[in-house]
Amino acid sequence: MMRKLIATVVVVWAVASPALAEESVRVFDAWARASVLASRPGAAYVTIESTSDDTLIGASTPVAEQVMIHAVEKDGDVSRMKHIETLELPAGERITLAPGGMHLMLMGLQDKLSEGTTFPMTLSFENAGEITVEVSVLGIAAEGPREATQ
Ligand SMILES: [Cu+2]
Repeated sequence: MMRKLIATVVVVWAVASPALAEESVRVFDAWARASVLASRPGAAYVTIESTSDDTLIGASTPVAEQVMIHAVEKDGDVSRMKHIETLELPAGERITLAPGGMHLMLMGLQDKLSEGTTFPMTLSFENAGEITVEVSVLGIAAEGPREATQ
């Protein structure tokens, strides 16, 4: 009886671990707009896809003191940035951060973001843990990485 129980536990563990190692969250198309001055905050954008419900709970990068998740609220003709603590990621939904909408605000830049360079950024998810991506700095008026590669 005891032996059977142990065998069952081992089998469950063996099945469960590869599933845990497999990344449920995919972060891609990470990019930022070049900035003119280091004194102005920068903005970075990513596309996130998760196979199970998850939540983006924060982000960080060595190039900035703080990364904030910002949404944009429209009040008539006026758009205002709004700080949001977390970003819900429903299973199977693709969330694209883009100019004019949600973005990752890079507060307290060490230096201005120069076109053609890259920097690492780590995103923290409630379930998937930390995922680090390389962010490509595009032109000052770029709308996204797809457009830039055409
Ligand atoms: Cu912002």
